[in-house]
Amino acid sequence: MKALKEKLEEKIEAYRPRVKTLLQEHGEKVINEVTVQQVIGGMRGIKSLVTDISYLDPYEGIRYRGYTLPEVFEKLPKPAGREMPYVEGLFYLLLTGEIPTMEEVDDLIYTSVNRRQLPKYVYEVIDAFPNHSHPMAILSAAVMSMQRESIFNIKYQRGMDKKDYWKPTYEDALNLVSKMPVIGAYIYNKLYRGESNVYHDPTMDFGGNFAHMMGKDEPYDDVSRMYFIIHADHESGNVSAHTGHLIASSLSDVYYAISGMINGLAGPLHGLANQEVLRWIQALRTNMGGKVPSEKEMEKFVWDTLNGGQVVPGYGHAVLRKTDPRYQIQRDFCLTHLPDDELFKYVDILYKVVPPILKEQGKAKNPWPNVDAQSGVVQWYYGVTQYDYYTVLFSIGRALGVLANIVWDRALGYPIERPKSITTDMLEQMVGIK
Ligand code: HAX
Repeated sequence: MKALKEKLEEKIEAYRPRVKTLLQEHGEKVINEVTVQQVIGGMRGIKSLVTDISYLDPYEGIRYRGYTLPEVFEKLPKPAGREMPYVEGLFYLLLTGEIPTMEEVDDLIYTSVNRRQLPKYVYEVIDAFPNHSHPMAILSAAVMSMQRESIFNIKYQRGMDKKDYWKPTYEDALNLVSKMPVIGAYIYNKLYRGESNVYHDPTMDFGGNFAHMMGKDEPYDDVSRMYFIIHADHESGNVSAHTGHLIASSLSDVYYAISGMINGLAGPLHGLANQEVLRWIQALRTNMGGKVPSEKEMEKFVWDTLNGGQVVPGYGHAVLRKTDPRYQIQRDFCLTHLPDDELFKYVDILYKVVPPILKEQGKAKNPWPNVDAQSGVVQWYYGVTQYDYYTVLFSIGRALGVLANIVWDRALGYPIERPKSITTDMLEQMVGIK
């Protein structure tokens, strides 16, 4: 069996000529036209990023390395007797494009376990945060505090051939990805359980150990595996993935990049929507005095939200034009494990009433639910009721994809990112107003 880094090196060597040919022989070919609407509208849909880690089709949803999510869940190796695959297997797939064997997953678990230990100062940084700080701010700072550990940075300072940039970046990526669940669990225990000790179990995999550190029994291990896998990547243009890539493009190390990724994910239009869904549903629950609303009552609540100038959290998407398969996977999990849960019933009624209302309102291009509409329900059911925390879970998952991308960005020598901006005056001249 080849070690992961060795396999990656072979793949990188084989990939480099493809990028070179594209640039040298087809560099001037036009592949895209850009409209004023796209320039003012947040660069929506402009094909101007490249990644081979994942691709998002508006109607099919995300594919990781060519595999749909149901295929990923079916093909990746699973722990004995468990429903969900190893997160380490997913990371292997994202990095190499190959479904790993059990032996390859075991090897990666072994390598990762040895990298979980946090420096003592990370605990001190977390402990120093004032009460009521948002867990995403704490997570971002905790990751940032480890920047001094970057192997890339040390090697760069000493002088390194560009071709080798990916090697210390890979080491940094593996170190950080292994530490993220420990940081996340410590933040949870500190803020909500009043415990300041969290011990990882070296015999457990990424998902199993996370459940253990959170003080949760089965099937929370599977919930964690499912959660981290579905959130891992959503191609490069979303705020968190793009931020991570953008920061790393200046050769900032992965600690800077992932801290930035976390900051982008913390916005309510992006990752924080999972928190917002629960906050929104809890407001209704209070109004209803705990009773499950009828469809009519739910419709009124949704219209009140829209008429109040707010968005319906968990619905709509910048790329997707159908129900998010990540929503569907969690819905299937709920139908199997918690079909009678009260919150699940709320979410189920919302699935019936929100799309027709958004269609009737006629603004949202996608009236269907996204990943965030369902994820809080699962966490709540298993006792993680502190919804401020949900985006931390999203961040641990998203780091897998963003880190895999950064390793490949370095391997293929993608340059510093620098789009061009223009003024409103210039736009007016271009369209003939002036
Ligand atoms: N509720 C109400 N209005 C909505 C809406 C929703 N769920 N989704 C879109 N709209 C509105 C937009 O606010 C916009 O209104 P204005 O013209 O007044 O500005 C209009 O419909 C057109 O928007 P769009 O082109 O369909 O959507 P965008 O690409 O601009 O935005 C968003 C995509 C995901 C940000 C948007 O659908 C939204 O705000 N959804 C609710 C928040 C949410 O669930 N975010 C998580 C998305 C998934 C994700 O990234 N997870 O991390």
